[in-house]
Amino acid sequence: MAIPDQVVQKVAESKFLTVLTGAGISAESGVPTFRGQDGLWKNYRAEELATPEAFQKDPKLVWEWYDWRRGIVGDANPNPGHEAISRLEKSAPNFYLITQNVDGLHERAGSCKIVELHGNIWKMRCVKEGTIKTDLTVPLENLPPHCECGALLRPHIVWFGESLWPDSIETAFLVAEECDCMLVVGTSAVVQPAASLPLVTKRAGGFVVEINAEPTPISDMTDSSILGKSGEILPELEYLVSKRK
Ligand code: BJW
Repeated sequence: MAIPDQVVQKVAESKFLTVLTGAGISAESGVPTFRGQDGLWKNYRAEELATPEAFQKDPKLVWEWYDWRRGIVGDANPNPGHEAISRLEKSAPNFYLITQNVDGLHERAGSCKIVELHGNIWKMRCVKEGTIKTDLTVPLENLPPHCECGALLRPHIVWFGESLWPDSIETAFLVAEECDCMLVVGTSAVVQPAASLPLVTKRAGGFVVEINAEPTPISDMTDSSILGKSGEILPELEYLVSKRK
């Protein structure tokens, strides 16, 4: 789908550009999305595994799921969509990337100003001490992993029913309110509070553009909804914007 000229113009003249991403941006890197057909693991949905209750009941099962995903993410590389976002950051006067993804691919593509709303798949947290460590081992030995203190380690990730970390959610809402243009990329926009961020931008008078493979519940409130693959649309948008500046 062609990129409307108004979108190119708004991004080019933006004084504060924000990008909100979801699992769809990493789909072209081979990382499964949550709500697509490929989002299932052993017939479990994310909602059945990404909860404190699931971890309490069967930590080994939950860790097996994360170990499987760490394997996929470890083999994946940033795609042209991640790279275009990184270039947009470098050319924007003011920029923030808010990602719901835990795969770390934005950072690997060179993005710097990032808030990882839902955590990071390479980090683990002691359930007793709250200490956080990074562990890049794939596959993990002896599931579930334990802290040196003897307590269980859990993924340093925000599960359903858990509050987001105050620092990251405060930054995200502030950025959503202050930016004049937001690109919403590859998210089904059903998980709160992330799904509210484009509405915050819209209500504050900002221009909101959605780039997604299919329409979502927020499509109607956006200023422009571009249907297609982010790995194709974002590089084209970034190229057109760079020519306009
Ligand atoms: C492409 C593409 C391509 C594909 N190019 N596009 C208010 C109202 C209702 C409910 C709630 C509410 N507030 C809180 C809740 C409860 C809950 C919630 O939102 N539930 C909904 C499901 C209804 N939220 C929470 O529990 C949050 N906590 C919270 O708010 O605390 C306070 C509170 C608690 C309880 C009650 C009330 C208040 C925490 C949410 C944590 C979400 N965590 C997860 C799992 C992390 C685990 C992990 O990664 O291991 O984060 S859920 C999962 O969904 C993951 C994702 O980050 C998140 C969003 O998914 P995303 O990124 O949008 O992916 P998909 O798969 O859904 O969509 C991909 C899209 O890409 C699709 O549209 C494709 O078409 C598209 N696409 N290829 C472009 N190439």
